[in-house]
Amino acid sequence: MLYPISTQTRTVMDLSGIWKFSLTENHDPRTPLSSEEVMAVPGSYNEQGVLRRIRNHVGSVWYEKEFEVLHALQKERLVLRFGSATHQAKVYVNGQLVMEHKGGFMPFEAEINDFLQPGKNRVTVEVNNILDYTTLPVGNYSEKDGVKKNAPNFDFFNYAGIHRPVKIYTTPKSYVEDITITYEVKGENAQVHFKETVQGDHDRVRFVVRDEEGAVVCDTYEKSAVISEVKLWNPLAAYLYEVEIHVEKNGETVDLYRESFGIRTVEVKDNQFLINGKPFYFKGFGKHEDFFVNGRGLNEALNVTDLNLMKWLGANSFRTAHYPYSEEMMRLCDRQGIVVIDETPAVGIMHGFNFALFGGDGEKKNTYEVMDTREAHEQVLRELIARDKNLACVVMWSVANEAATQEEGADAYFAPLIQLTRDLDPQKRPVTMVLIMMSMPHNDLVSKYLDVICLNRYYGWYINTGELEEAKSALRKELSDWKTAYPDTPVMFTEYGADTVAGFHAVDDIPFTEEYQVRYLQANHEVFDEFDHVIGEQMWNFADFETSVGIIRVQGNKKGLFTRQRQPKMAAHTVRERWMKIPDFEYKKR
Ligand code: GCB
Repeated sequence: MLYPISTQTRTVMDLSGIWKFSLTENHDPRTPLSSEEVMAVPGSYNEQGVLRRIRNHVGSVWYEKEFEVLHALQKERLVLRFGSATHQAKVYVNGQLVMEHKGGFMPFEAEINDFLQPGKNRVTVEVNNILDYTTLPVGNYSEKDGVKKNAPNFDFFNYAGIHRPVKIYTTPKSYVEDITITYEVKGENAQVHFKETVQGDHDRVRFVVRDEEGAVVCDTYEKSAVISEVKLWNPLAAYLYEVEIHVEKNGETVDLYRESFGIRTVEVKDNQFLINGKPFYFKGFGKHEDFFVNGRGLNEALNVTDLNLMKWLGANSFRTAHYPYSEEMMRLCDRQGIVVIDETPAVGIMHGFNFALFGGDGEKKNTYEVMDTREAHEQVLRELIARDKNLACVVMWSVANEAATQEEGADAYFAPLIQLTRDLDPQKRPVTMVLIMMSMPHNDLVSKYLDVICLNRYYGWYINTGELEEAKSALRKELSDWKTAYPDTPVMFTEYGADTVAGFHAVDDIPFTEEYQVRYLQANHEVFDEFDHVIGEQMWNFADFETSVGIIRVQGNKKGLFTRQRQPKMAAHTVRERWMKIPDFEYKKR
């Protein structure tokens, strides 16, 4: 799905701002929402609402805003588009249902011309935050004595609301609906292919590619063109071309859309992750979209700050744990050369795990017998790849985080999803899944399908707590076992970390102190460096973040290298020292 932009044939109206808000369950959208309460969009309602009844609300909430459309635009296609609404939305214009969407992290849109009236119009949205065994992420939804509970089956706060911008964009009646860009790099040149979908009456489609200086490097009606002396997109040295897609009728451009794209190759070969043919070493994080006040709502200043902090550290990459991030963040990474592992919201596909913490029903059953997430999983893979397929920054897809991949049924569940990912991706990027500590070389059922084995490991934290020598031995053993079991598959760490409360200090190895975080990370790094097939380290987490309440969370998860307000903990300085010395390419000499 294309990102909405303004061009000489299109314009965008942003409906961000203050919307009416209500917790009323049974509102009839044919009548205007009568409420004194308001919410800012984008933003989570949980933080803005302050009070417990809003913060912890379970079920539907209602948003409403009035808008007017410039008369001159009314002959155009008018498309109402949500960057996301978490987790399910029904959208009404002037009381009539125009679209429904399930899944809290993907854009959705509908043409609204037929629903508009002269003068003021009303957009009303019912947003529901319930997560159960059919949704992604997975939640433990229950109702007892009229009380609804919505316990997440995952370790982050279930923020909800309209999290990303709401826009109305226009297109002419003949318009570019989609563009897919693929290429082969051949020596100094690249052969680029365009596959467009165009709706409406038109004669032909012209592609004009410009380089970063604005110089035309090709201008063609063919679906394929050569860019000579191609400048490649590289980690932290992004280079983006831009293709103008002209839909032409009688020799005139009736629609124009611009899509930026970087050219780079990605391949897993000889136990290495190659970007542009050179072995890349991932240095970075698992992150979250999380901040004070905004909750999970888009915060572009925060996104810029976070990428600058990563650059300060010498990091080059992150994983969009545990759901797809905003289009704005993805486009920023593409522009800034930050390498991204793009993850679906498939988190919590494990029945009965740590129910004391997350609030499951307490009885362990076979995950694949009780959970019914396949449909949601397929849907989100389709939507995610359709949204992010042209981004050079995306170098790998993560199909799920910490599913029960050691349980019977994992193979039958995941093999088709991994295949679907491969089939859907026009650029054929590597595919991974992120494995939980219980999934080990001897019992894991999905590693055989993965291009890279991604491990979340907490030796020295959840196990061998405070015992770093023991932790190192256990980690060494596990890495050797992976090497033996899967000699050709590289391994990377997508999580390792220790909760650290900024300001806690100790001389000895005392968990939660800043010194322990430093030493915990050093112990892990020492072992990573001993193994050639370890191709990267993305620690958990970039910053402290909000979770549900629980006795092992101290006002949230404190494994951040930065506090939630982005102040460095002591370990940020030692990690910086390490990462500044590790080159992006050719770190592990062979
Ligand atoms: C994990 C999860 C992540 C948690 C983390 C932790 O393995 O993937 O969502 O936040 O552990 O801190 O426990």
